[in-house]
Amino acid sequence: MVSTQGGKMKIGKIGWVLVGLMVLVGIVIAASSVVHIDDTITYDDSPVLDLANKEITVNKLTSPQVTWNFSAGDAPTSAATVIVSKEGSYTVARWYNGTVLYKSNDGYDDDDIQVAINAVGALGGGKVKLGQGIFEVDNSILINKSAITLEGEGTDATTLKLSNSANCDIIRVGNPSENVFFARVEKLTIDGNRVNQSATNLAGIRFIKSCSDYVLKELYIKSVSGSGVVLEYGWYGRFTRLWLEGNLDAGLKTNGTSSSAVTELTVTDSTMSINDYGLYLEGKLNGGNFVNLIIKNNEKDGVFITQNYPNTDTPRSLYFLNCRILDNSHSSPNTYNAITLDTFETGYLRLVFTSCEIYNSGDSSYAQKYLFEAKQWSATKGIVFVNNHLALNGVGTDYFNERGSTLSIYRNIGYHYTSQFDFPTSAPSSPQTGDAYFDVATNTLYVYNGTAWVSTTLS
Ligand SMILES: [Ca+2]
Ligand SMILES: [Ca+2]
Repeated sequence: MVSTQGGKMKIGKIGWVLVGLMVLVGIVIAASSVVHIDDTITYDDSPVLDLANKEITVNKLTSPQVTWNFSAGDAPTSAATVIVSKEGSYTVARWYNGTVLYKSNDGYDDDDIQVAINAVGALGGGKVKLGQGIFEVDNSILINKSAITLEGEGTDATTLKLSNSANCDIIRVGNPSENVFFARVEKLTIDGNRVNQSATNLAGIRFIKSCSDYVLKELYIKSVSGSGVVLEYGWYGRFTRLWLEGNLDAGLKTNGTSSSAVTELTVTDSTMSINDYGLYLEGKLNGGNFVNLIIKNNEKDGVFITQNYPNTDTPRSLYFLNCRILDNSHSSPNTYNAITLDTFETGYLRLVFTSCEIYNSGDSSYAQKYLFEAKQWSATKGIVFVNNHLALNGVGTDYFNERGSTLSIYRNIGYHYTSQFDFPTSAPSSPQTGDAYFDVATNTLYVYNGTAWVSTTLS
């Protein structure tokens, strides 16, 4: 069946056909340096390539039918990019040069996107660009090879929407059998369509074992029947400009275990609002940086930390820098907190809040009970509040309920220093760490650090 016919075919075309066949029918064909072909290539006795018509049909796939169209150009040889776009009733995946990779009109788009991801993944990585429109997802999109970017045209233009009763994660990153590096998801809206799902533990994007060095950027993730982003594993995640809103559980959730830790996560310039929890940091989290976040108007706690047991080899800190944590506890005012440390924590966790505004605005329907509550005594490396602006503004119960944890409070503005709150004018007997009194004569606030009263500068 193989011979020379009608001039020479470029090897690039043939190589690409073979890559496509590998992806579509799961056969493995070794790369070849020279190939001459006749009118027809057959696979398993069925015709798959008709050069006379410059297209091939993979007859072994019955749903959907796949058409390969070579007339639009050559297959790429480098910088693999596939563009998936809505074209009439079809969703079409084209190589960057216009060549059709795959098309279908079955009403769902995850298959089209998955073929594109698999194709660039098979070439060692590349970019899948989604055009404008709403892409329906009824099976999870898997980013399970390295160096793959999934990119839309913007949060206002491109949406991945979970189909009714799909009850699955929208995107899953990672691969149980190999490490997945450098996954990126950018410039999309992800709509979890939560009112039409029965499962309640879903994710907009879930990171599973194993993956590292992943990036999320400019994503609006909303209405997930579960959490916007869930991390079960991974090193060095870098997330920026996320809007995580209206999700049933948390805006962002970590859920590491002793054998599957989340290590060195950084989240910047992002908003978590109208979720149950803004950040739900559960399980093994070996260090996190949370910078320039707005965590507000969530139904329960703004930041909830529980069963967090970082590695013992290195002290691991969770830093909150320049964050605004305000007006949470909306589902039941004066019940939940801005920040909660829920469980006994080990001596390797350190929590630092600095240059943050943590406050109640005064709206009684969004009254956080405490700005920080440690529900159990904890042997942490320290819980430090320094240089924050703390305020209750007439609603809520108190600033801190530390239950004897090693809480250090330095140079914050507002702590026991608003007109709404009385504080002792002399040192109480048997003080607990974090207790404070105000010396009117010297206009000085003193905070008990566990062994001594320390003066605190007020401005
Ligand atoms: Ca489809
Ligand atoms: Ca599907």
